[in-house]
Amino acid sequence: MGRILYRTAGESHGAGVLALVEGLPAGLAVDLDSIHDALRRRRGGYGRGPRQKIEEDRVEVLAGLRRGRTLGSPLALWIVNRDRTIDRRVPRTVPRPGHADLAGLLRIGGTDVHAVAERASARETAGRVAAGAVARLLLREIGVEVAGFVVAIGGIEAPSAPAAIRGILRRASRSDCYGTDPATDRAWRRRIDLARAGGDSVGGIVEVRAEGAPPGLGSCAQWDERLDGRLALAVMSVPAIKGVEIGPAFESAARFGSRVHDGIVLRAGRLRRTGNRAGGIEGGMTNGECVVVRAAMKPLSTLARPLPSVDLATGRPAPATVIRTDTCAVPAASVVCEAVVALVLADAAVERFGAVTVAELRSDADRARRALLRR
Ligand code: EPS
Repeated sequence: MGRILYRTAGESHGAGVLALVEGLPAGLAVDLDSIHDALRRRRGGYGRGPRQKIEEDRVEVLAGLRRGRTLGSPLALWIVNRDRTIDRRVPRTVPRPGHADLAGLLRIGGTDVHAVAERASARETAGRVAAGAVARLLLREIGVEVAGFVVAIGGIEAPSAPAAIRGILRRASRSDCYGTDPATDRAWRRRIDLARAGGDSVGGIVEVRAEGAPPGLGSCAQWDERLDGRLALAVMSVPAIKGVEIGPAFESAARFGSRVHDGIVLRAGRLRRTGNRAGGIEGGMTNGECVVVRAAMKPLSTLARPLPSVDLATGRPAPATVIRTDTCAVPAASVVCEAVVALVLADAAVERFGAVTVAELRSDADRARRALLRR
């Protein structure tokens, strides 16, 4: 059974970030511009901090490509860090509440928070975004388009996004908050400015949609094969994400079942659904509707006006360490969530169709769709 597996390596201020992607079918054209575009979006967004002006995030392909196409061997992508100050950082011994600092030091021992924070930093997500950009290219080969965008910042929710993914992509690409409504962008910018002025940070909600996913990705046969569980793991593992839902799950929990489930109807000889409250997944498998995943991001944990903490070197109370950070990274998180959703769906597609080459994957996915229509 083919699987796409990915790992990352790299510290925030080390030599760079590595993404290793295994299981990509042979013959996929990998255009570096798409990867650079995704990395540019991850670096950007209103509310980002000074680090993003330092980094350029150019990708070097270390392995896995010949003449711009995958060989079916592991793909290794390398993103150089311009800030490589890992060995010059002065020790900081006051952990920041909300960060990995304290839990990590309780795990590995010592008092210098850099020993934990270097790897826990969201800089690592550059690797996931680079890998995810390749997964998006693979999904496009089988007619799947994935888009991440922002739906709320600091409690201000945008009106419903356009139904078609092209409209979402167009609008989010014009917005510095990666939203779909310019009026809400203005309110979000004001909220972010307010947080910055108060030495504070602000979180929000992002949504990822995947349109055109062939039905039957994932499985109900085993708990860890269920696609909703795999998506939740991938999205929840993004730094600062504390909640994940498929479709409007938390809203549906308050309703009667008759107001939640999407009816099945025959229209012009084709199976159709009366809605998509299931978020495109039933029984742990794609059902042919748009996959909709939402994630709640907490406000970032480094605060210019710091919370109380304890100096681990002296045992005395002290304000938490303050270092350079973002006021709001919700737009960036929408790009990271888009990447990890694409990686899960690409994995599930390769698993479902067992394809060794991109051409096989394309014809198998077409066959699955045609079979559905015939029925
Ligand atoms: C980030 C890199 C980091 C932070 C931020 C996001 O760089 P630096 O520590 O040099 O400023 O700006 O990290 C966090 C908010 C975090 O929680 O780790 C990045 O590249 O996304």
